[in-house]
Amino acid sequence: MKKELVFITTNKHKVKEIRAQANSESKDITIVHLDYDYPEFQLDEIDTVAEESVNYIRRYKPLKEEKPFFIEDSGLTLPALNGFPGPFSAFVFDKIGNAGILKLMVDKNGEERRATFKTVVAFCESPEKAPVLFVGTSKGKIAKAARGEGGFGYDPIFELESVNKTFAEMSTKEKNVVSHRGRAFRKLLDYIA
Ligand code: ITT
Repeated sequence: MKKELVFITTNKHKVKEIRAQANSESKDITIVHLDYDYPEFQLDEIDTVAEESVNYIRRYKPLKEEKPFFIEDSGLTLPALNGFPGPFSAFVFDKIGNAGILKLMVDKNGEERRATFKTVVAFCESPEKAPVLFVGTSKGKIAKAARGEGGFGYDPIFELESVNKTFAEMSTKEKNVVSHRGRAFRKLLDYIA
């Protein structure tokens, strides 16, 4: 029987990507989605945000049925804007969206357009155990204009390094091979295996 792994998130796009990856890269795991909005701590590093979120769930809102679970926190970092939006990526996306980021980057050229996506997966095997973190990054640049219909969030403006495509121009499968989330989740799959 396949092992159930609970993924706690409010973001259905993340679930689609993680499920596709689990189905293609692991024979033993089924992803169970739990749509639960835990408090997202506004801290400087997404690693700490992810870890503290899991600690909150373990301590104050444990799952009804005890099962291994994980959450993940992702963020986009732009060195030309001193790391903005980083841990505030969700808030910034809601407020100014991709058009707002393109505007902030309008006078940036070449190396100044560099961008890094990072995901921290925080896995909790059982409530008594401290969370284990898995980090994945993807390096690229901010495109001059949004391109592509796939993906979600910042995908239309994030162009992967050495590939002339934004994440929104890739299939879920292609994105999973090289994305921040794909790389972090692959480490969790290896750990469980
Ligand atoms: P949960 O915290 O409930 O999982 P969320 O959408 O709030 O869902 P994050 O805080 O991790 O997730 O995401 C920060 C922002 O970055 C948010 O606006 C996402 O849409 C965006 N984002 C995350 N992963 C992304 C990806 O792979 N491609 C493009 N944008 C992404």
